[in-house]
This record gives sequence, C-alpha cells and structure tokens, in this order.
Amino acid sequence: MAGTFMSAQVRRIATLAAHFRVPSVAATGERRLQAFATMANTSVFENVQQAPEDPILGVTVAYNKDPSPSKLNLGVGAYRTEEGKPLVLDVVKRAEQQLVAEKSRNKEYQAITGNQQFNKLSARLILGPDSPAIAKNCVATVQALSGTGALRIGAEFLAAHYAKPQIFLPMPTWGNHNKIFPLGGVSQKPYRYYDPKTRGLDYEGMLEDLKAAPDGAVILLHACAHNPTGVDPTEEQWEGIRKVIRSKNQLPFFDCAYQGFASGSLDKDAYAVRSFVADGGECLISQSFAKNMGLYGERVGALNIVCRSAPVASRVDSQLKLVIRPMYSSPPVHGAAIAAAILEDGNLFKNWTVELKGMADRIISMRHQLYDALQERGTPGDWDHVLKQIGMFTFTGLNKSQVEFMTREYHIYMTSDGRISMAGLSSRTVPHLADAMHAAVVGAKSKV
Ligand code: PLA
Repeated sequence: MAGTFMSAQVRRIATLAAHFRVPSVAATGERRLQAFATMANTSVFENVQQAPEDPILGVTVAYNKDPSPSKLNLGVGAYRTEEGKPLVLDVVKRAEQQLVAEKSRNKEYQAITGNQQFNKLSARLILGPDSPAIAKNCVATVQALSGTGALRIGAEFLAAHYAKPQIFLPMPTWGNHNKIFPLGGVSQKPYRYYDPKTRGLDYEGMLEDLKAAPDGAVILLHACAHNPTGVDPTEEQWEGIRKVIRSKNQLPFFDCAYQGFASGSLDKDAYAVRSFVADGGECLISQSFAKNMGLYGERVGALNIVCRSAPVASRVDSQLKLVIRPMYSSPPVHGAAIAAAILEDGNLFKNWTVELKGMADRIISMRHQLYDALQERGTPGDWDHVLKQIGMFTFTGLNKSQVEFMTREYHIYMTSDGRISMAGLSSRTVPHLADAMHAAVVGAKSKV
C-alpha cells in the first residue's frame, strides 16, 4: 500500500514537472546553485521556462494582438450577439438588481461547500425535480469554480478516495481534461469516440474500448454537446453505453458544461445523466453555468456526487470539504447568488429558458447560414456535418495548415484542431468565414 502511494506520488511529481515545463530535477538543482552564485545580478527565477499559450485561451491572446478590422475570434466558446458583442442575459441583470436591493445581503465568507440553496437547485436542474436520488439525500453537491473547478475537485476526491483513480477520456476531448485529471492525481487513458471518416460517433469502437477498460475505471462522458466534435450519442446509443459501463461497475463522470445549449431544452440535454441516475448506480456530475446563464467570468458551477445511500453521501460531502478548504477555502458569493435567484423564482426561471432557447436557436441558424454560404461558393467536400453537429462548436475537419492559412490571410482565429465556435458568428461575419474556408479548402496560397 505504501509502495502504491509512493509510486502515485512519484507519478504526480513527474506530471507536475511536465506540465510546468520544469527541466529534470538534477538540471534544475544545478541551475539553482548557479543562480544563487550570481544572485547579485540574476533573478532567482532565472531558470523558469517560457510556457506556451493555452491552446484555447491563447487564441484570444493572439486575436487581441491583431490590429485588422476584419478579425474574427471563433476560438473560445463564448456567446456573442448578432452584433458580435458579449451578452449579459436579461434575467441575470434582473437577478442582480434584486440582490442589490436586498438590504440583508453581505459579503461574509460562505460555507466551504458554498451556497446551499444554489447547490440544491443546481442538483435539481440536472437530475430533475422528481429525482429519487435527491429525495433520498443520496447526492453530495458542492458549489465549485465553474465547470473546471468542479472537475478538479472531482479529480482530487477520486485520487484520495477511489480505489481505481484512472479515468478514460473520449478521443478527442476538451483540451483541459488532459491536464485537470493527471494534475489532480488521476491517470488518464483515451477511448475511441469520434470517427473522422464519418464525422460521427465511432460507436462500435467506443463500446469495444469501454469493454476493454478495467472494471471500476472512471469514464468521462460529455453530458451533451460534446466538445470539440459536436457529436453526441443517440438515446439508443446512450442506453448501450450505460449497459456496458454498469456491467463493468465502471464509474461515470459526466461533464455537463452545455445544459440547454445543445437542444435549447434543459430537460432534453439532461437525458443522458438522468438515465444513468435512474438505474440507481453512482456517478459524478460537474456542472457549469458559464454558457447557459452567460456567467463565464463569475465562475459558477457545481460538483454532484450521486451515491447509493444518504450516509455515504454525507461522508462524501465531509471529505469534499477537506479537498476544498486547502485549495481556496470557500467559493465566491456573487455568481452563485445570481444563479440561485434565477433557479428559485418561477418567473425568472421561465424567462431564462426563453433566453437560453434564443441563444441555442441563433447558433443553429448560424449553422444553416454557414452551410448555405459554402454551398453557394461550391466549396469542395461534404459539409453536412456543419448542420448535424450539436452545440456551440463545429468540428470543421480543416487541418492545422488550413487553420493557419485562415488566420494569416483572413484574420480568423480558431483552435488548431479546426474547431470553430458557432456562437461567435453572426450573419454579417458568415460570408467572411465562408470565403476563408473556401480558399483554405481549394488551397489558395494567398488572398492578395
Ligand atoms: N467542460 C467542457 C467540456 C468545456 O467545454 C468547458 C469550457 C468547461 C468544462 C469549463 O468551463 P468553465 O470552467 O468555464 O465552466 N470550454 C470552453 C472554454 C468554452 C475553455 O476552454 O475554458 C472552450 O472554448 O472549449
């Protein structure tokens, strides 16, 4: 046992070193000594390596530096209006006004696990109002620093308390998953998910890989609107996936970052999670309110751990506090209070669903406009996937050099895997994107 713990620690140190681009320990020690020797004129951080930009957020950094008036940022998944502006939802503004007017509000620290009312309503949103798991107090829910924070708490909890801290991630997946889990102490392996030939789900490959994965392994599943591919299993396929996972006593970890954004319906987008909870088995669910409430920078999210019994859920909750307290002590007040106000007030909730549907519909209309624009230009290739894929992103199939070409010649910014954020497009910018995609596909050397 001690040996296993040691080797897990050694693995974690190696993961940290690779992540932070720290050279080998010996080399670092040597350079540190040199640095001390010449301390008078050398920084003690002399040996810190220049880190590369983040593959997604770094796209915005590059975009911000570009002086071109026609530049377009389709990198990060952030919703924009038809005018290309960030959107603060009307219900969010109203909830904030209510909060400001409440004289009794203060800025005291929250509990370690955050806003309890928010936690209750957040769990209800994903699991459904009639969820027996909630009724039986089998769910431990903690407020988290948006979806990323929820995933990280989940990873740290699994590393400490789960016998098989190894997670299987879909191939491809959101780029940060590959970092959150190993740095949180959970080793990762891929499973087949996307088939570039069909631009659809590799269902057979996925089931084969899940069957070959060890009993008890943790399986990361995108609850809806898979990022980056926009390819989700059908309800029948979810059923097949659920059966395999349950037959092997594997532990599903749902990442739910887009509830309501895929179909426009909060309930429809919760289908997969609810089907796994309905069978009585256990799972983890991270939730983000970044996209569906537009609360990106407020960092509002939750981690739910669905357990078999109330006493287990209560003990899990107590341990989650031990994960959170030394990390950031307690979560911020404001964003979760906004979300709770919207979730608890019938009127605000209803208006939220209308605004959410409006955002989802605008994204779907962008899909149609882009598809039509490519057809008009006679762009070679099959572009049906632009219409078929679900959620914020289109996984275009454009390769790295085509992406580079579009950035260089058309000032269009996107991730190097060819993913574009449809939420960043508008009727005004679709022709520019279609021109760029057309030129990239026909192999134009330069626009000028
Ligand atoms: N999980 C998935 C699948 C995501 O796509 C994202 C965000 C998150 C979790 C985390 O979001 P949160 O912490 O803000 O709640 N993905 C974005 C942004 C939208 C990012 O990379 O941070 C993306 O552009 O892929």
